[in-house]
Amino acid sequence: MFGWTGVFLQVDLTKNKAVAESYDANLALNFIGGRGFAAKILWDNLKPEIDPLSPENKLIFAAGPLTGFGLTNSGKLVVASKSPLTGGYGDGNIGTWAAVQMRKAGYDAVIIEGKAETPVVLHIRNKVAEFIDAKDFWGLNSFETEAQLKALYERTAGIISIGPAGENLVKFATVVSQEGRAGGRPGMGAVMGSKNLKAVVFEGNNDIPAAYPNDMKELSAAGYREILTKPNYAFWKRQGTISTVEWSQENSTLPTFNFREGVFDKADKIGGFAMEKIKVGNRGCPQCNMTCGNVVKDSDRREAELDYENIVMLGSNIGLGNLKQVAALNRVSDELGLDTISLGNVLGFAMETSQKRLIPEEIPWGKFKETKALINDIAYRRGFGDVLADGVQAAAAKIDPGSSDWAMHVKGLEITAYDCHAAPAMALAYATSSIGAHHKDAWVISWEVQFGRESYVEEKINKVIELQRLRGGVFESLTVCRFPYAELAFELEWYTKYLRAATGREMPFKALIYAADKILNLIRAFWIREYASKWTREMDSPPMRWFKDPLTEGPMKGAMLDPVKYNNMLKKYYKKRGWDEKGIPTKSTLKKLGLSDVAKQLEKYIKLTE
Ligand code: PTT
Ligand code: SF4
Repeated sequence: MFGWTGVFLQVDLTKNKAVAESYDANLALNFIGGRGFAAKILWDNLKPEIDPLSPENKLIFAAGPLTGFGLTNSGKLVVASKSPLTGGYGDGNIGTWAAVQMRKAGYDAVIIEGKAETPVVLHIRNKVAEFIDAKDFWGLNSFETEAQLKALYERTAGIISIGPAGENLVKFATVVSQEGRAGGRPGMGAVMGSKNLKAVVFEGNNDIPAAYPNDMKELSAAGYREILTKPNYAFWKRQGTISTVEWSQENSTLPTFNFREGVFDKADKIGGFAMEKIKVGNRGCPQCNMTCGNVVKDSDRREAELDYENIVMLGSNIGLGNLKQVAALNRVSDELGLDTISLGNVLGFAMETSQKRLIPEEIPWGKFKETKALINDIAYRRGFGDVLADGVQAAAAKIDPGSSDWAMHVKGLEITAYDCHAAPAMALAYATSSIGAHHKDAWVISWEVQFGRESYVEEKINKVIELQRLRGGVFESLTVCRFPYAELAFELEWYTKYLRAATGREMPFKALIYAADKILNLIRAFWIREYASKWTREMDSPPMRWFKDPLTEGPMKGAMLDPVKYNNMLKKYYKKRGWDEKGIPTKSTLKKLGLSDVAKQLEKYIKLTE
């Protein structure tokens, strides 16, 4: 095989065993890599209804066929597992040298099961895997862990670790790399912690076989040059994702006070231009010349890396309008290994619930010191922090069933940083994303704002599906960064050219989209198999707040979603997907996608329509 290494590393932490296994070329052609591989491995090998934090769960690091060749924006991998937060399929995408080194060590994926008796670090160097005693690392934060491991291994080693949040099984703990890359929002860090696995160190020095190595070199250099010519390049380097703060404020989609409003009176204090005043540098994923992590000096005089989502969820959503303080909360979250998006949601929820006097704790809006202390309590599961550490859905169920109206999540995964009171297509995108509420599969909101905000027309459904296939299917399986395409209009043809040079195969976009549909339907089947008779169409609904509490401020004052129109939209979405009225793929849809075996399996758990 060219492009793919054709090998997975199967690791059993209970038995201290690691075995390299070749896989069939058809797997690569059908499922591409990254998310596609993860979904297939979990579907084939995970017994339904297992406890996600038990040794039986599998933690998967998987890359696509372009990673490791040095192509621009290709240094990423997917980290996936059955999620402890949602009980369904969970994954995240992280830019890290570990992605490059894993492929150079000879693996397209590393699949980890079992549980080490005492904490370990897994060290993978080409063909050799070692299990290293990690008792001296357990308890360290993710920055300290990586720094200490860096001192032990080659400078080029790629390291993925967890912080105290992962160790303490916080259900929205992420994995962390390179002091500021974090991935796996639906609790991938907790799954790693449940296995007593503190870190994985990847080192590889093999060449990955390319079908046309010279074409690969030329295309790679041309791709880097092309990025530099894009009109938005210079501004992107200045602000990265953060200019979205101003855009969101202007368009009333800036989550504020726990998604109660879409505008924030201190938005200019936390936006892109405010950030530029305290910026000290750029950081980012490996093999990228449009690095977008903005490094600033925070209020604790330490360096912190900022993105749009982090600023909003730890800023306007909790009523904090001081960017240096927001940055300090961001840095603490990275050290502890907490997902900033879910964190901003549980904090906003707690502040609102406290304001409504449904809990005895005083949790004021926008107070830096108190919030920082609560964040630490969450990571260490102390006091009320322990309640919030299980995520907003579980916290609402525990505190007061009525509070679930302002618990902002879909299927248990907290909403990312776009308010949807006046954005039905984005609400649909959140509601039907593969892992619960995330914009990664279909960031339709910028298109929707231009197209017309409050309508529920068919074009919106088509756009959501188109984006889900492209972003959630193709980009997540290739594991290349989608920002060149999404932010700089880097043409999609580049990827088919890259793929030809790497794999020697013509893989036109039509074929990639077919594979994407297969992957997204397989993930859907995974959710349905897990939930079986408990699966309802309400699981594809956005939070009640967007239907019940109209915006009271800003240009979209009075706006909220219409439940009847939303439900109609969802019905049509299901039909276009080839799913039944409960959102379950029909037998003929699965057959068309080459997933008849999946239909057969699924029928053991739930009745399928023809
Ligand atoms: C992603 C989610 C996002 S989406 C952000 S900011 W964003 C948050 N970042 C966090 C962080 O930082 N620290 C922390 N403790 N928690 C965080 N949680 C949040 O995680 C990220 C970039 C970004 S920045 C985005 S949109 C794009 N995402 C991509 C994607 O999903 N797929 C893809 N093929 N390309 C992408 N490119 C961009 O990558 P999750 P990263 Mg991330 C500090 O992890 O689980 O996918 O959730 O990985 O290497 O940091 O790059 O405005
Ligand atoms: Fe990573 Fe940003 Fe570069 Fe994408 S653009 S590869 S997220 S640094």
